[in-house]
Amino acid sequence: MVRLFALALLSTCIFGLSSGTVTPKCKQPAVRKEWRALGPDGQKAFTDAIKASICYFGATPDLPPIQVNSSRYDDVVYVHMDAVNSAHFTGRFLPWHRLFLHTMEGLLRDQCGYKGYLTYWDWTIDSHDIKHSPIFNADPAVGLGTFPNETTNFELSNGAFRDIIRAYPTAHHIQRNYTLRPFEIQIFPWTFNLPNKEANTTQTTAEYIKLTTSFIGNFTAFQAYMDGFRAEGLHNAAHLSLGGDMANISHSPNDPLFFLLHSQLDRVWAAWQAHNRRNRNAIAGGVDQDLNDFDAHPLGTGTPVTGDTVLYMAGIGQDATVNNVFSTTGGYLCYEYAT
Ligand SMILES: *[C@@H]1O[C@H](CO)[C@@H](O)[C@H](O)[C@H]1NC(C)=O
Ligand SMILES: *[C@@H]1O[C@H](CO)[C@@H](O)[C@H](O)[C@H]1NC(C)=O
Ligand SMILES: *[C@@H]1O[C@H](CO)[C@@H](O)[C@H](O)[C@H]1NC(C)=O
Ligand SMILES: *[C@@H]1O[C@H](CO)[C@@H](O)[C@H](O)[C@H]1NC(C)=O
Ligand SMILES: *[C@@H]1O[C@H](CO)[C@@H](O)[C@H](O)[C@H]1NC(C)=O
Ligand SMILES: *[C@@H]1O[C@H](CO)[C@@H](O)[C@H](O)[C@H]1NC(C)=O
Ligand SMILES: [Cu+2]
Repeated sequence: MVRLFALALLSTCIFGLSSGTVTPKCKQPAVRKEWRALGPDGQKAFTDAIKASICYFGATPDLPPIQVNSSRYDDVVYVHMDAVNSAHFTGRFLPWHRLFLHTMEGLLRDQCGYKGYLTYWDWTIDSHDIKHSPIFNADPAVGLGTFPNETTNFELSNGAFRDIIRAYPTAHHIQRNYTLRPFEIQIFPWTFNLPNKEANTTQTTAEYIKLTTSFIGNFTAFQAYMDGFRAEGLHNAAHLSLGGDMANISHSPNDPLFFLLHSQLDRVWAAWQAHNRRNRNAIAGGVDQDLNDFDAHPLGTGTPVTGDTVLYMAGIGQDATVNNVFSTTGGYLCYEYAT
């Protein structure tokens, strides 16, 4: 009797593990705070960790070592470049970036001595004048840097990241160039519809509320609005208006601002998911970009993206499925955003 009981326990245990039903519990979610809420000490811890992440030199995992002297941070950038077609304008966009942020957060904590979590930039506070937002601070220890100009070839000349050299696509200092009307410059296979549109019109509180409370149960409509008709929506406007590295869809993570910007987009997705039960596990789109027919397929085409679709981290972290990352507090992930 006792033996049978023990056997039953053992098999339950083994079955539980091998079937993958054992999800770690998320009891105390980490809290990702807004940049300003970190305070000087929290900001310094973050900028120090970002600077430490350039110290881990080595071959880019699973990828050809294009640059001999690439750092761990450069590896992270390369993983994004590798995913440029699969994770933008496809159904993988939001879940892939959620996993990418989680992977970066883990690297900073496990390899760069960081005790904190990722941080977001709530641009609704600054939408009236993004360029002069106090987050663009010249302080050499904690500042994200003010916008440079042509006198430094648009390279950062102050703030904590001024001396950093990034490897991809070729060795260079981080560049930025604030551009209120980024859609005047055509960069896609389609023509921007509203060339005079000011990027900050997508970054207002009213737009935040619209994004997070509309499109109930319709992931296609939600993502299509975030990317915008002809990609003139929040996601692209936020990137392109910062100019320089951030304006490039492939190597934009060169600028640490990428992680603050995408945490804000991830926060928007999480807020939309929390707004209605029908949004929680909503996903749509295809795995293939369709830039030649973007109006018809803003979320891509081909094999549909579902909960079982795999999100690849190219060796820099564990791959996961869309199901793994639907919830930020489901156990696979364990964080939330401070409001
Ligand atoms: C890599 O770094 C070493 C040591 O700093 C340097 O001598 C070498 O020229 C660098 N190689 C490349 C390709 O940048
Ligand atoms: C966008 O920024 C410009 C320049 O700072 C400002 O004149 C305009 O009022 C802002 N628009 C909104 C919607 O806040
Ligand atoms: C360029 O930026 C520097 C540093 O912020 C500033 O001193 C200078 O006046 C700017 N030059 C122009 C032409 O805006
Ligand atoms: C910088 O941005 C301005 C618009 O604000 C644009 O006219 C200029 O071409 C940009 N320069 C570079 C090098 O990106
Ligand atoms: C979801 O939104 C898309 C894009 O706006 C629209 O074409 C589609 O009809 C919507 N689906 C449903 C079920 O309402
Ligand atoms: C973005 O950068 C990649 C290299 O990382 C380059 O091939 C591409 O032309 C750039 N795109 C734009 C729009 O400048
Ligand atoms: Cu991206």
